[in-house]
Amino acid sequence: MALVLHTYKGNKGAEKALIAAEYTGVKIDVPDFEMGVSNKTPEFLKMNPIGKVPVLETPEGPIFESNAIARYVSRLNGESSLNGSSLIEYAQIEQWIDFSSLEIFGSIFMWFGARIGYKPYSVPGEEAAISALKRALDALNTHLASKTFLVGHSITLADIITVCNLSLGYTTVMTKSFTSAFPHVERYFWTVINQPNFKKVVGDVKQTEAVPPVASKKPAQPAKAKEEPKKKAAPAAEAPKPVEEEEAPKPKAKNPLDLLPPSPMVLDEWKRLYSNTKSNFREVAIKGFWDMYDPEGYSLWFCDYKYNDENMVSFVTLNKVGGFLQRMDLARKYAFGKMLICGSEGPFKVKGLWLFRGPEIPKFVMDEVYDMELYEWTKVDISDEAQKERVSQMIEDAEPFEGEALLDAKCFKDREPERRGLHMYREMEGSSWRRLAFLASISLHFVLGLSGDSKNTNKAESHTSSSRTGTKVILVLLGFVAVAMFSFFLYKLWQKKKRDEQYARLLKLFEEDDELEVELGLRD
Ligand SMILES: N[C@@H](CCC(=O)N[C@@H](CS)C(=O)NCC(=O)O)C(=O)O
Repeated sequence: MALVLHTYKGNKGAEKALIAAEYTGVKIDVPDFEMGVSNKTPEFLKMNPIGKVPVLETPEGPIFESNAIARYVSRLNGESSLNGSSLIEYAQIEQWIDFSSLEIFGSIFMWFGARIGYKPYSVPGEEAAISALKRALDALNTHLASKTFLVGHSITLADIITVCNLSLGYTTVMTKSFTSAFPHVERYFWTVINQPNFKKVVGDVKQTEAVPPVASKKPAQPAKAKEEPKKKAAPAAEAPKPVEEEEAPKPKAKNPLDLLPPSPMVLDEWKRLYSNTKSNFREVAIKGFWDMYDPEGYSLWFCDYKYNDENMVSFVTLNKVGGFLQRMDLARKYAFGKMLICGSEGPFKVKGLWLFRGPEIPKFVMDEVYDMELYEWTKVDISDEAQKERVSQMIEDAEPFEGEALLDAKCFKDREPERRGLHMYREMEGSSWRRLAFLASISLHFVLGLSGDSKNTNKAESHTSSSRTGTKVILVLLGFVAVAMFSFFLYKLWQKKKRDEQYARLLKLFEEDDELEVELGLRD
């Protein structure tokens, strides 16, 4: 009886055995298989009681677990080079099989499985999976820096299993930008996966271009519950209830923060003051803030990101903070926040300041914004001058902040979080055009005044040559003004071009963010 492998096509576990079979010349049949049907039959469950694939049917009985199947196939025709040539090589092969199955595949599966809804998804869970995967790939990368294959100088079962394990990552969640951090793993993976015996089984492997979006959790539809009261069927004659009675929307529950005693501090007034203060920010906005701050009706909080050591890439860090602010949107009526991304290179530190309505961080924010638990929250003690000063510095984007340059400062107030510096920049833009108009009007007044004077002179002296001189002066002045205005216009044009370039750079940064958001499935 030939070996029969029960699996659906493309199963990474089954591919381990099929590739090993190509190296050892073992023949394996793979009959038609319908996942969800074939693996539920009593015959299948007899071979693998938990109904998972792959399963290898051998003349001596079935084997489940893909690594065990691959080991069996690799030894079926006697010892082969796939198993090394010494005890230590054998042990090393086993070591990499375990390492790639538990440390690499395990983390890939935690990441990918949660994305596709196979496991529950959570941001900290995903971050933990990615961080564990990076740690394992780092170790593999170091090992491969001086080696073509994992053990010895030719392909072993360790390479077959490791590459099949990596392959799940490459084809699902590990994009080029992710894997390029591990150049030796990159070289190794593509070298091995393109070996003829691999290609016969896996074909052309294509690296994923994006991480799949998080599978949306469809909440159970309560539609059926509505039928409940109808069980007590009304007599046929009874008039049907008016639709409104059934469908009337429940009055929207008030946010408990709206029920707090009124506060003299009006959040919108503070937000307006913050946005409209373009100069003397300390004296106007910061002073205004402390004048209006009501410690009874509001509370101030510092937050510090707990996992700063992971903030190695600037745009990823900015994106993380941007996502947090977006998710805080539900608290816009009750909060104001500043988030500073500190440092000129990774790891960037993320520090924030938040003003919330009420004496505590609102419960609905804690419940609904999962980022909250990624930060350490400390209530500001405003009787402590040092803490007050820290608050002021955070509001005004003081730079350096705590000895570090700011990569960015994001403000949570209106729809678009915006850095104060950028805001002021746009304002300056408007004022320079106003200055241009002002200059033009002065020049015009000057020229008109001169021409008026020359008219009077003409009348008084009715001297034709001086009239000509007057006209010449006017023309020269007009020419001068025209040249000056033209130069100024050219200068503004150049400035605008430079500014557009700067905006383009900024936009690119945010476009990259968008791409990343889409890549991570945080946005459509
Ligand atoms: N450790 C097992 C994992 C097997 C496994 O999880 N197989 C999946 C397909 S990749 C399966 O059959 N799932 C069906 C199920 O969970 O019921 C192996 O390597 O063979």
